[in-house]
Amino acid sequence: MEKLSPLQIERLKYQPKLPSSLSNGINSLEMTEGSATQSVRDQEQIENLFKNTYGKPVVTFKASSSSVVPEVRNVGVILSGGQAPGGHNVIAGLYDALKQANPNNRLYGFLGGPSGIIDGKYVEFDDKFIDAYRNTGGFDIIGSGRTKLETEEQFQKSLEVCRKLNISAVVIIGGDDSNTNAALLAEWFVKNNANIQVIGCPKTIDGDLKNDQIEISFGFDTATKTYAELIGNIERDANSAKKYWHFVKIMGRSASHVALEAALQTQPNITLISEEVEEKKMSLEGIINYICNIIVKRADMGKNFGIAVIPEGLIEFIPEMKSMISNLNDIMASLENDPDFVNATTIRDKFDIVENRLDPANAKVYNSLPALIKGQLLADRDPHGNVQVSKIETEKLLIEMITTRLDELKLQGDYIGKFNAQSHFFGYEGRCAFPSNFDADYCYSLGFNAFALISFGLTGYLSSVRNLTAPADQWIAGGVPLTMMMNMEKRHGEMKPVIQKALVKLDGPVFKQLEENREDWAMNDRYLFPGAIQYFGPSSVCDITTCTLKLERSKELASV
Ligand code: FBP
Repeated sequence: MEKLSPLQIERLKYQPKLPSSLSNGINSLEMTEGSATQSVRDQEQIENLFKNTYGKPVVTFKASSSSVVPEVRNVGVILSGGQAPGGHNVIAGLYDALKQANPNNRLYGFLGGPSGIIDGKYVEFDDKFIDAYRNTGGFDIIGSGRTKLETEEQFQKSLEVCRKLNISAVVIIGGDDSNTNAALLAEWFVKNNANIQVIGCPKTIDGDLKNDQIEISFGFDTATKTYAELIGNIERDANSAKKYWHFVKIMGRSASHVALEAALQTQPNITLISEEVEEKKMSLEGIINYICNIIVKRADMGKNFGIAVIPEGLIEFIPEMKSMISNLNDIMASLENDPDFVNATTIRDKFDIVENRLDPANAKVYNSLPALIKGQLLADRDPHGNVQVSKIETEKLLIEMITTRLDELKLQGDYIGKFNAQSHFFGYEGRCAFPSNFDADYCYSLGFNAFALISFGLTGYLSSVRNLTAPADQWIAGGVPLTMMMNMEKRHGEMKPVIQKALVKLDGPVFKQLEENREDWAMNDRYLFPGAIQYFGPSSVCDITTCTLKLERSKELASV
């Protein structure tokens, strides 16, 4: 018998809440259809590429007094991409709805991410299996992966596996890229008369899969609360010892939502937001000057300590870096099958091959970087051909450049302080935490609702649960056509249909909150200490939603 921690034991007993529209039972639902939809941009091209699934309406469910007993169905589920707290509850919600609909229904889990459906690697869930994972963090129930489901051959193989298991619906739990693939698979199944539905679920701690219909992706709530707890602890340490400047890089591959949310929860002295850096065309030197200015002023007040929060994706938003990295990505993609490059054992050898292919301006930027960062920029790309920003130590790059600049200022007599820095990277610490009550309820509802979409015969939809700042029984369950969120973007040098990523809006209420306060937070220590996520106890601490959700929803509600 596996040993469980006391919290594990208690969390296994937690019963997640459902919207009242779903809690009457999966077989007692009524669906309402809205009007036809359009993609967010590039309508003609998207419609052309999704002839069978484009333009469908947004749907919502409500409880119905009549009840139907549906036919027996087998469903497959895939966890795709990076871990996010609550993934196990999506599967638990899906399983419970499916068994409630008809106890003879079966749920298969594809192993190791999308490659599981291609290679026919799967498990079948039963009560005992699911019960061991309820309300736990992680994706270890079936594992995850980043294989992109996009080629004809992969679709064909998926079809064969589904046929073998008599599967008539697949649920893909993933971020923007995985749900783009869900849309492609849904279209392909319809085009080929496969009679297999595809439903997506919005997952990613990054919080960048959101729009008018999807208020937040799951995992963001728990991950940001975990990072905020850690930052708060560091703030207390910094304020106690008063001898370190802490540079904390926070996960979020591209958008800065996670860093922004963690900052609003903790009020550090400095917060960089990548989207602002790009908008204001701030150079790396400009960023260093901005930070040094605060360090110098604090030193003048006798404060040789502080906390700076840095978004993980920052490096790709600094204009000169963006240009150099994009140039580097193209070159590395073209060298993918070059044996000299692939077999080069040292970074120096790799760079010798790359160097004369870089544009001179980009080569200059690359050569200006510390050796550590130069090496990290030549590491393997992710499946989309992008730099793996989690492996670039931007926090150390900043510390090194700040140290040099402060030394110069000291020589000029413009800095009287003592700079002693510590670096941190918070990312993996938050992705598999026990889901907060919010994420436990939200994820369970998303999974349960995914089966409702399947029951009504829909395909190419994203499971949607809205009105999330209200108590769970008032949440609105329904579905959004995946094509509605799409536009055309360049990938690997080609224009492709993709779900639009939501970046931080600089005119939105969340960024404004930071902007209005950051000068005060820089000089006066307004640190907030959120502490650990609470699972049991008063609602005032257990059911707090994120500042991001609260601010965005109150703006939305005010405009209605
Ligand atoms: P998803 O978008 O797939 O949810 O993953 C997001 C993320 O956690 C990013 O924040 C991070 O940059 C990346 O995954 C790290 O990826 P990996 O787990 O492959 O190191």
